Amino acid sequence: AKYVAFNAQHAIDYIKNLVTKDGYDLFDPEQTLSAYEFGDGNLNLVFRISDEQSNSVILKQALPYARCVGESWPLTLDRARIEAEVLLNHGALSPDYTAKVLHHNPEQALTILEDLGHLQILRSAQINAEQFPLLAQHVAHYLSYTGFYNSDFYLTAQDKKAKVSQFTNPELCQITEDLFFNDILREHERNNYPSELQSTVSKLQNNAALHLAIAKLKAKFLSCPQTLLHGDMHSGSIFVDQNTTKMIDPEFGFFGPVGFDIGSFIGNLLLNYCAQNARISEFVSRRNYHSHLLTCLQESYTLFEQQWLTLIAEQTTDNNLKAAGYGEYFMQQVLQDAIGYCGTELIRRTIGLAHVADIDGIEDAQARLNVQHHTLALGEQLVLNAHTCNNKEAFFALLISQLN
Ligand code: SR1
Ligand code: MG
Repeated sequence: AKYVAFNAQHAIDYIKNLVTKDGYDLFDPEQTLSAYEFGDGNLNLVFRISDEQSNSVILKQALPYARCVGESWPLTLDRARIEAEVLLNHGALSPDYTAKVLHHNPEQALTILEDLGHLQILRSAQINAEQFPLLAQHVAHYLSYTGFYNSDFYLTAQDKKAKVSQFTNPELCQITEDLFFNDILREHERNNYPSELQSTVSKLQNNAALHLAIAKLKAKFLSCPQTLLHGDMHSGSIFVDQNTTKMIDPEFGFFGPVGFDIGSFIGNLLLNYCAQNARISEFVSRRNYHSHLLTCLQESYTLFEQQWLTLIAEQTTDNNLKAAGYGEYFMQQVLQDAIGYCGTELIRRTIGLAHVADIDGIEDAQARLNVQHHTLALGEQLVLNAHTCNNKEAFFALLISQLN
């Protein structure tokens, strides 16, 4: 059937059809269903469909344009296929931490997913300074297992190339290429920052060393298909509670550099860290929350690296890549890439098109500006100094020197 952008009634009719005609065990066929649209992300429609007993599923549908901008920014519907196929791939490798796909229809660019509405979006929870002691462990498992088992360490060269082709995602990658690397170094109508930041932004955009470091990060993003990335590992792509972590929304997924996802995740922890300087006024509470965030950051990187090294040592199938020292060499590059991508995430979320509510929601304009100065300076220092960090301890020391 021809693609139709859904409303709530379409969503109900579609699900009823799956249940009554195709035998999907989503709802009791006798139940009356209701639906509403509640998507608040940048790109898609998101419906919750419920029965009279409050059982529910999510129907996510891609629009042929970017929702946050409108029809003037056309965008491929193929992103719905990519998202569903990344979720299936990652779900097979890290099932506890990946949202479940119940059905996918590429023609209608829609996916039916388990409803995770009993959990919170990590960004909203962290804006309220809530702590999640298992988050680091869960994210590290998700990124290291999905990363390793989609890499050349494990896949045959033939399988790997077939997967690179399956997950070729040029239009969504171009958004990242523009927002992370191009726009932050130039004046562009997509950029968005207060005039008080102009002189700092101009200095940053005139820094030749920064241009060179970002050229290296972009080149790797363009031409380094190391593994199947989530591609958009920010705090809005993670559902949490005290015991649970679930990754959602990998529509930006593609084969890229291993450091990109962990760098983006850490960048979002740091955006929240800086924002809390303006949000938590009481010193002891702020210190306590900051220390939790820093522990989460250090633990996620440490476990991520440890699990990668263990998997390399125990599960590598490629004879050449088994060479003594290669795993350590590889992970040192990943660390430096992750620090660089983390820096670009901090910069682009401060001055680019897509901001974060952690910062934009700070009511006091001067306090918000102070945070923006901090995230810009931190991002710049991380990008510039990533190559000096030969191990994670050097990274943590660099960070701490910039956070105080
Ligand atoms: C037009 S899309 C803007 C941003 O939203 C997505 O979640 C990605 O982070 C992208 O960069
Ligand atoms: Mg998203």
